[in-house]
Amino acid sequence: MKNLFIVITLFVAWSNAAFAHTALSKSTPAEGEVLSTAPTSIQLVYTESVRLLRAELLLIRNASSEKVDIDFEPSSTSAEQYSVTLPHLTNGQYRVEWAVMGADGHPVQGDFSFEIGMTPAHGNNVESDSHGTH
Ligand SMILES: [Cu+2]
Repeated sequence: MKNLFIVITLFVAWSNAAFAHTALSKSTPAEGEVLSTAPTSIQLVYTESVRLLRAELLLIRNASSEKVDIDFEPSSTSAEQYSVTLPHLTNGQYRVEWAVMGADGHPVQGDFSFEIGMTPAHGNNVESDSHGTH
């Protein structure tokens, strides 16, 4: 019986490996995060070693978007974590688009958004107001 148990265990482990596709497990900034100061880099952490094939940063302006120049080159080796250095970013809404090649040979892509500063849509600004009551 012990041998059968080992066989089943191995089969379950193999099945999980075969059917679990690569995913982004964590990013910094996180999806939907609002930052008060501009980040100097983006961190991407995947569920397994991947080759990062594409990383793009888009500044979102209403219906249009503008690509931000970042110094990115597709990786030739695999890693679970990547750090993409950013130029100085102005306040605004950004979207990161990425594409990787997973260990199982499947290409996977995704995106997440973050925001720097406070936009008018978020209500009152916090600048001091000299017209207030005494
Ligand atoms: Cu896959």
